[in-house]
Amino acid sequence: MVINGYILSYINPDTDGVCCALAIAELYKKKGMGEYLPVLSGKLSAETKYVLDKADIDQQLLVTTYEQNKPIILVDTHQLAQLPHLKKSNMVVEIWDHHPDGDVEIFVNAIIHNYKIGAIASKILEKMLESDCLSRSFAILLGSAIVSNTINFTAPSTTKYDIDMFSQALKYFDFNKQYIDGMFQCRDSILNEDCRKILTCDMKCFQINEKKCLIAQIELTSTEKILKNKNIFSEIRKLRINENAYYFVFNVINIQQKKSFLICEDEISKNITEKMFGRFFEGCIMEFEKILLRKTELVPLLSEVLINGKN
Ligand SMILES: [Mn+2]
Repeated sequence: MVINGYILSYINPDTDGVCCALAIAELYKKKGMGEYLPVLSGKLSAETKYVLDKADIDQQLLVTTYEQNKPIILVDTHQLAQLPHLKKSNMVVEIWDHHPDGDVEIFVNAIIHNYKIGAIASKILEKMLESDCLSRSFAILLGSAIVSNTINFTAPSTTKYDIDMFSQALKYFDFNKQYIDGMFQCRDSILNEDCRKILTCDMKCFQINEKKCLIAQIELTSTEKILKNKNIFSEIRKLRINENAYYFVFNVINIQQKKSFLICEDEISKNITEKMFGRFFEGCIMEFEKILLRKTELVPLLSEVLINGKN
């Protein structure tokens, strides 16, 4: 088999990143645009494994290494700070993303498709429909990725477009409550791990105004256990110091109650977060009666404070 290129996402990609990488590979193949292999850097989450299982997609389709002299397609990210495994940014030929503040100027050879939507899976699903190559398996992958990224259409990033595309996936598979609950319950399995794994399972790095910022996020159906775990604070401190980060916040989302809890452990991070939201911490936790997402709330507000010094 001649390999024409590779499809990369960030390290420890979520369901959107993994499912879209698989779907783009299928789309390219079906359209006769070449053999692009989806690459997995890091680990699959329990939720993604659940989805791959239902879709009857073998996780062996995801390769773990790639040739650096071949074209690269990026999916679900175009921020260099999240791509330490990407050695040559000039090899990136195409980008499919839905995140703000990408490193647009770095990817000089890439066609960039970046949309303000809840999941990039919505766009890939549309592309598969247009090319008449959406199958049941890929409808399960992409429909699940939309549900996952929009937290079942409750996240502030959700758009009508995501809902419309999901309704197309519904024609192929019954995404019933039991299936979706099963998906989200997978996320709670991370709580069996130690604090470091909990913090790093979905932690992204941002370089904002030359300051290294780390935003860890976790989405759970039950948050009581993690919020009472005192070890989490010392582990945040260790991580922040080891990673030489200027700012660190841990965003704990309760999917059931539609709440967010921001945890900061040091004075600088607390101070910045207080400026972002115009309110104060109680101890190390700031509680919100709504879901905050890294992409739609935290990164834009953090950029505003660090770049414009918003008070
Ligand atoms: Mn995504």
